[in-house]
Amino acid sequence: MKISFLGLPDHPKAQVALIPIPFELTTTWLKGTKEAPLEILKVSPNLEFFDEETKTSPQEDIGFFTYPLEEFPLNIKGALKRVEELTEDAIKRGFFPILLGGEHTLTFGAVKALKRYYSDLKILHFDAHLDFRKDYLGEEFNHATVIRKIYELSLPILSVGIRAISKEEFEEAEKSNIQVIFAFEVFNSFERVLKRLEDFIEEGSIYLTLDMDALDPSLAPGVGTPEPGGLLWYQLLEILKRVSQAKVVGMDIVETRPIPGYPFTEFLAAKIIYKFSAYLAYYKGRNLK
Ligand SMILES: [Mn+2]
Repeated sequence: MKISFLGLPDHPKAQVALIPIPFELTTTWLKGTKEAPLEILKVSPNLEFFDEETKTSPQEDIGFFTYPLEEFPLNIKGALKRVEELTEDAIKRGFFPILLGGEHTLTFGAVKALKRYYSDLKILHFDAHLDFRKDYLGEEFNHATVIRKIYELSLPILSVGIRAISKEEFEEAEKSNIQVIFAFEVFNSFERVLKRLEDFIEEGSIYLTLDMDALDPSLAPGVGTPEPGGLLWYQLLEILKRVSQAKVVGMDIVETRPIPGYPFTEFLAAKIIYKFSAYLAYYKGRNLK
């Protein structure tokens, strides 16, 4: 099925590709992230197409292409492989890929593809959870282990917004060289957090993975595992503004869980994509590379 971002035809010279990934196989608490890609696309025409802050119109200035929504394999290996293929296809066609999840596990597939093209790949991770378990409920590969799996690919990682973590994960993280910024640090000193972020993104090719539960549930209640005390809207925008000026090579936005009759989290996800695209348009124009 083809449903496009903003409800508009694909831009003939699109720079940004939206890739719907209706992948949900291992969620453990509230289910429904499989529906998110379609629901995010469905609410996206309600966005204003002009961005007052950058005075850009991303659809005109950089342009969007939306991949068709497809059925995903019902096994983890198959689904991750499909994510990898789609990401690689987007890279080859010169798009800046934005993957629309789906559960967080999909990030592993995207990262595997990107790693082949960018030897200096680094992961900027926003989440309430560190997802750093070695295994979870007997499964090696799932939403609670995905960052651990990426870490095992020897990629530098900065995780931001963490506020629900097991003692084992905490100790494992201390032993490893993953960098963690807890949500309370964002609350205590946002300036210091921005500085650490800037230091991290200064070098390398940056992949941004945004679990919607990184945001405060007052903004984003439609997630599988809501946790109080998350990032606020203007904090996120300050961060995205900086990331858009770094060498950023792709992004995903995962773990949205549509609540019937209450589409604000889907709308927020669409708005995040739009704002980030506005910053890309403003800072990089038609030359995203
Ligand atoms: Mn999470």
